[in-house]
Amino acid sequence: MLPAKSQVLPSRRDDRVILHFDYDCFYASVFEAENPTLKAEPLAVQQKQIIVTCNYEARRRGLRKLQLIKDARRICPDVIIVLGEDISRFRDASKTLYQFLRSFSWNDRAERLGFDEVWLDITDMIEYNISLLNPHDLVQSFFVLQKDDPTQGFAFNATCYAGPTVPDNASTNDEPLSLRLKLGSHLAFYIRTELERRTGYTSTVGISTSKLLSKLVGNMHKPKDQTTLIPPYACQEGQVSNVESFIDDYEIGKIPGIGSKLAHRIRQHILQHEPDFEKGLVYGETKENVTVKEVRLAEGMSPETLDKVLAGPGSPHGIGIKMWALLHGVDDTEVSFAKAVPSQISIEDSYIRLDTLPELLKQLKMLSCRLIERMRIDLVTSDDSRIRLPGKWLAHPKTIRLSTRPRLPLNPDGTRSRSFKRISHSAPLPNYVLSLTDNIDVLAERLVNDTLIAMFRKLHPEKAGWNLSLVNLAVTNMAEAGGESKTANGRDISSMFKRQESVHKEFTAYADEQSTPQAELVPRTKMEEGYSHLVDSTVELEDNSWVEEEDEDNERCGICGMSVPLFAMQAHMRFHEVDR
Ligand code: DCP
Ligand code: MG
Repeated sequence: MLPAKSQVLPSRRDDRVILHFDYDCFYASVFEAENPTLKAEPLAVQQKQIIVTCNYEARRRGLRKLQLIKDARRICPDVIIVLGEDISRFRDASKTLYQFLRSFSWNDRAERLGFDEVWLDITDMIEYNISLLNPHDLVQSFFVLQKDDPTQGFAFNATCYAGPTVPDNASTNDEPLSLRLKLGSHLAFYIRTELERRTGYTSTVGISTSKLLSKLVGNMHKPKDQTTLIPPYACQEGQVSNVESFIDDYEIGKIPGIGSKLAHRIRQHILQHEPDFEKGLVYGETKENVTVKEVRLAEGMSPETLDKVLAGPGSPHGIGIKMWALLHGVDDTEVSFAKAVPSQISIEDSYIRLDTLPELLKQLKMLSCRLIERMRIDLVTSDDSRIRLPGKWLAHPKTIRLSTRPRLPLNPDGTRSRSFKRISHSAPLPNYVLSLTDNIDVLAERLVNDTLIAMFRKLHPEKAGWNLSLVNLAVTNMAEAGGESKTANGRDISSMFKRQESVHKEFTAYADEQSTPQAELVPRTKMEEGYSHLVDSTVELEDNSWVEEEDEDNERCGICGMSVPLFAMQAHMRFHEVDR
């Protein structure tokens, strides 16, 4: 067979060292940090009818993430179930932990994915520390954490990796990448240990040369551990690349960067039929797995073939070559720089049925309250970060955007087509919303009456007949204080975040002064009791190459509350029928 038309791969940038952190059973850990006695109990966090996560004691007793509540109770009758629908506590803990991890970085390449994952690009720290090594005594090395203070750091053995490796034989390999990754593994161990010591949170870390590989390899030893993907990475004469042998067995849907829709189309192409989603889907799996290796070695497979398979409305240019690269473990995307302020703040809720004006007004009011509260938390500074108000705006959004996802009307045969998209309308954000002295409730009411109703009418001019499955309210277009805006308070935006030493000091102070440092780590937020019945899917969107076309077309199942891709909803409903 002739080789496929183009087998050209972008070369892998193996000159970087990247760490990927994933906090262990994150939502459950937030509750444990508030109440450490929960650590010894099987603990599960509930949203709607499912357990979104559970601690490792619960997992030891057979519980799993995304299990139905009734199954969890049957399997483990002692389970303690806490409600996780108010996500502000998770967001606050996530922000604090992120600031801690970020404080180790020299280049400020510290990127967050969702609430519980962080990448650090530590290349510069590794290169600097390699230059300090004494080649005659690698066993007794010292890792410097601060360039301007060579006493700040830790002792380590540069002849070996810290923690497990993949493959696990850690054979002697003296290529330069090996040494860089060894140092990376020791730094990962140090940061992970410090994170636990100072905050009580444990994490699992992956060490490699890209975001893709560090994230994937980190999953190998969970919880509270770390894994390094060791060289050789390149395919050379007589050598097998550890990257390809590592990635080959993954189901393509598990590769970060290949979203559910793309994975679905690739499976269809390889299987030559519709993959069977019956059963299993409730846990986010299919019965018909297609591995990376099967795709890579499929007859005629090439970037061009993938381009054809994946072409369609909304497919980005160059999707074939990008996917081809991912299938070979190649990912050159940069770990992005830490952002002082989010590019937008967005609050949303999904609904089984939302089709009357009074109910809509009620929902808009709730969303507005939460949005303004969020703006005050994320964008307002004060001299004492533990006392949030009164403060000053570090950045203020100039635009408000209302998005809805309408349900299509019923077809003549009584069925409902499910291919609906979000529609949105933007308008200038009224200045009064930025008042820090007015009550949030009053501001939200005014925002709904003055602005949001009119915006809604632009999206849905008809008086009745609409039915929404989702409403999203976002503020965007941030003007940073000190910039051109009239309300700028002249302060440098970077003052919002304390840098290296002060962050370390802050954590040290907690540990020294407080008897329960973990409890203090999670800032006390007002419990949004009135909202607890809602599916809160608040998102803080960041320009992130990994948050792809995912979820836009998902719909929430009316029975278990799970967010399911539209194409799989029918099979998902059959799952419930079988289950009854
Ligand atoms: N989460 C959610 N809905 C999902 C998946 C996750 O709300 N469908 C939340 C709950 C998790 C958090 O996101 O605590 C992080 O997701 P992870 O998949 O990393 O799960 P955990 O951190 O809970 O567990 P692990 O120890 O496996 O990382
Ligand atoms: Mg996690």
